[in-house]
Amino acid sequence: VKIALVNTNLIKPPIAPIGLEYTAEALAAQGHEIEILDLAWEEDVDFAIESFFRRCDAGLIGVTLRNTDDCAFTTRHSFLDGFASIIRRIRQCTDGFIVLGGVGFSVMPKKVLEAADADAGIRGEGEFVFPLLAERLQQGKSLADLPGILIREDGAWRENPVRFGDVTKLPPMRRNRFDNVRYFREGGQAGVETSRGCHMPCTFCADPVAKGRTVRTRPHGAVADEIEALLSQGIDHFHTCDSEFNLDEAHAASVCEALIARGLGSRVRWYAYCTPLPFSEKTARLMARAGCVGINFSVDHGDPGMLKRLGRAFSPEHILDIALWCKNVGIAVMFDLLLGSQGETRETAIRAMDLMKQSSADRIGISLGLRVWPETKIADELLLPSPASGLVGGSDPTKPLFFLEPKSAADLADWIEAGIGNDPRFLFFNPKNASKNYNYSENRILVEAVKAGHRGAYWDILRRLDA
Ligand code: B12
Repeated sequence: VKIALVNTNLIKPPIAPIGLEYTAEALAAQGHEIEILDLAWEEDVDFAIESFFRRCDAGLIGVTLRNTDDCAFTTRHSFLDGFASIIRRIRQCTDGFIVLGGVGFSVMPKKVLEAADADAGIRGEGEFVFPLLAERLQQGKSLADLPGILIREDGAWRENPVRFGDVTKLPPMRRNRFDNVRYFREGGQAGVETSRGCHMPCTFCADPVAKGRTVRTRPHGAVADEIEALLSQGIDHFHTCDSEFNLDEAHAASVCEALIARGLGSRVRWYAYCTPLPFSEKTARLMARAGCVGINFSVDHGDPGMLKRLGRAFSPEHILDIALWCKNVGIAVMFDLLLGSQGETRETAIRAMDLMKQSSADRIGISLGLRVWPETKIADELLLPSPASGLVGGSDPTKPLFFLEPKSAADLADWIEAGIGNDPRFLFFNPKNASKNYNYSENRILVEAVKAGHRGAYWDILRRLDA
């Protein structure tokens, strides 16, 4: 069968669909013929779908869903209606077998299938199961035992457990199947994944659900090859696409060493999501030598009790240390706070903000309210045995579910604004004041900045615009 792969992420600034590109590379390595439809570049999505399927007779169509919504309590914008409409149009244009996948799909597959009707879905990684599915379809065999597959049975979606693959066996990622150069020109950075999965016990996070609870690391040579492949196309700014780059600190070090050994440290600039623990002064030094210029740390809070409640094992003192270690080696730091989860009070919020002010972080992002994902610890606590007060949304898949501590809900945004005062380092999704918004979805300021030549992580571009 000929396979069509469709990217449905229309957000601007655009982020390249590396998950679909990795999947394409794995399919190609098995000898499949692939055609790409990247809707990110299309003014008229319906017309693009019609024209594509008029010339491409694909028997199997893989469609990626990266973002189900913008995950911002302030806007609560869902992408599922748009996604469903794309699937409907594809269905009108082809009799091919339609399979959904992607991280947005994997965090809530049944809800997505409720909203967007397809023939099947694959939860988890595309590289391992999608080639098997293609083979089975070709041979007319049953799909029923494939890991992570969702298929219809007696009118309901039946789901198999996910089996995560061996990422050391992935084929080389040449990064030439999508227009990565245009993504760089209009999106300001390219993504590269060095590891998959997360073993951390954070109560609210969907990454272990979507990516597995074991950290699986890619060989550092394969990562360096991929960066060189992008660099040869003129792309020299990167963002890691791991859950957190340093979950396995030894792996992070070996990737850095590989980049240094190839002389890439001075030729590329890159950014990473990192967890505060494990993170040492030595890691900061090594990352800087390898070309890292910015780290976004998921600190989540600054109050010891709230940190513990959220499942974080580091102390406020450690948060101050990591910012200093990075500053000393020239790495810019962004701290991300999640305020408004269970037990948040004026005191805990102010304590977190005071710590941030004391720190040498360059930017501090504050999101208000928790996005509640299925299969997380917090979802169990908040939904069972009956829904807690403080939940917002969730009546159907297109209404993302959030939680905001009801005891503080009315005033929290004002307390935060007062706590920020005139400190220019804070970025805040304030429902009452959009000017410090750091929602990267449909962010015109960023679109223009990238067009004007800014490159790098979006928080760092916003920082430079402020300077
Ligand atoms: C890095 C990252 C960013 C970086 C991207 C940098 C870059 N240049 O790529 C930045 C900071 C820009 C960013 C921004 C945003 N992000 Co972000 N991001 C991530 C992160 C950590 C990695 C994404 C990634 O590329 N992973 C690596 C690739 C290889 O994995 P993948 O895409 O999942 O693909 C695999 C599978 O899903 C599957 N697959 C993919 N497609 C298909 C298709 C088929 C048919 C099949 C079978 C399988 C399949 O196979 C792939 C290979 O294994 C994820 C969390 C995570 N760990 O995934 C969040 C994540 C994707 N982001 C998220 C969000 C919400 C956003 C924003 C909307 C936030 C905002 N409001 O500003 C924006 C949107 C930006 C945009 N234009 O889309 C959410 C989405 C959740 C949801 N359900 O909607 C995530 C999951 C984080 C979370 N848990 O909340 N992000």
